[in-house]
Amino acid sequence: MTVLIKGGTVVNADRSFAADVLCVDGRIETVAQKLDAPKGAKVVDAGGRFVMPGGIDPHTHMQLPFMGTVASDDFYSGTAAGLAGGTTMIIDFVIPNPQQNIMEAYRQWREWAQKSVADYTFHVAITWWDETVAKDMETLVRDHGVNSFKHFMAYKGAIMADDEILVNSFSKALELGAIVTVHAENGELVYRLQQKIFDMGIRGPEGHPLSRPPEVEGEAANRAIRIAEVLGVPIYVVHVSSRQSLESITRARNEGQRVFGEVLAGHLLIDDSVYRNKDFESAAAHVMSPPFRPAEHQDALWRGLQSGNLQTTATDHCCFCAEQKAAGKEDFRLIPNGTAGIENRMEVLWHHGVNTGRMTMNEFVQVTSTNAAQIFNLFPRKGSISAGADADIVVWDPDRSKTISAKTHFQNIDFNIFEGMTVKGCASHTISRGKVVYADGKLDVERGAGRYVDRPPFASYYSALKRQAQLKKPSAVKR
Ligand code: URQ
Ligand code: ZN
Ligand code: ZN
Repeated sequence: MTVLIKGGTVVNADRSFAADVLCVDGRIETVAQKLDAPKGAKVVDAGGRFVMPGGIDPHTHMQLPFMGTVASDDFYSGTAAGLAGGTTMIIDFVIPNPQQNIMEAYRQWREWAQKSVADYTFHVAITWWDETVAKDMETLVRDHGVNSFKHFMAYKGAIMADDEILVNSFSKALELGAIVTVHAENGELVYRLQQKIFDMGIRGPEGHPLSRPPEVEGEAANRAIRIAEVLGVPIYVVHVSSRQSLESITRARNEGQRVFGEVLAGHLLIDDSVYRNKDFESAAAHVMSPPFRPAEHQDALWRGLQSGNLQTTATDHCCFCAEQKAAGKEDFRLIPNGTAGIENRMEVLWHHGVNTGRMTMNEFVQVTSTNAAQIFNLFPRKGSISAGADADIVVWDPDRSKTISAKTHFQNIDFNIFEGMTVKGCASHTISRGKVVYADGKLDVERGAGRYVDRPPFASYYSALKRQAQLKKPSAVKR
């Protein structure tokens, strides 16, 4: 398959320049001006639009079994919806039940993901600990291209990792040259506050944010960052939703610690007033953790992105339809936690980020694709329009407007948290693995076309660390 994207402006994280892009057999072969179309090539006339690296969503949960149900977007429908919005790769999560064999869970998720229509890979969650877990982490890094391990500090009684698990897993991850990631909420505090709020007679969705105040997130983020600091392992904080959590990240980064932060498109644009909607379905549809926050947290998060203290944007795409959310009709603690977003992440960020002048289009590429590729060791195979990279590309039309709605989106969910939002700037064409899979509003995807992407460990980081440790030894210092 040969595709030539002609007449566009290539926008990479570092620079923008006029060039044609020739894709052959799934890879970018040539990026240069005035390229001729090889015989039989499909030509996409970019007509001056922007040709950018396909988006990478580093945080999704396709068909996740969770809170007694299963997320309604699966690896087929969810990755297809992503392509319609310009996202060409996801990093999803293998989440073993406590005491479940890690490799068994990994094989289960690999099987589920076979139907993906775009490329994918997995963070693996460490939800329990014994020496077999350590061995399985080693197997995953050595033989399966996993270089990131997730830890849920929330969800007591389910998948919550306590400090003992954090310390054991973080230590093992460092030894393996892997990065650790955390869902940073203090699960013990959440559990206690949920009980208190419920006992006060607050049973509706408005109880959800009350049981997870920003301080609960700030405490856990700080604790995880400090544990990572003492152990010397790089750490990535997912779905940073509060000023408190961002302050912990900023402090650590200012002191030279290797800490990264992710922000969700939803947390940048939606505030906690959604939980006070009298309509249960609407309020429950917004129940996710950490919850949407009061408006001042959005300002802090935008500044976090602009200052470089937050490096990636994601969606935490984890869909539950109204009938699933209704499980918590009488008890907010039973509402399945999760919202959608994979289809709209890039366009809402462009509209509220680039069109407002908060970020340049190169910074947009950084936070929607390149930074995630670099942090998770996928670059420059992913996150770059350059010869040799995978042909995962989005042709972006800055002049095209659309109004977001569940009535028209591809996501398999009956609600859209951005319902009614009109954005200017969206994908006109998406190319995945060198094939045009989305053009002018229509998907042309193939079930199973997506491939699992290996991510090597950060051996270079690890060996540098070892050298550093040796230098610190008294004997190593030359008198
Ligand atoms: O916590 C997560 O990231 C998963 C379980 C999705 N749900 C959510 O509310 N964020
Ligand atoms: Zn989470
Ligand atoms: Zn998540």
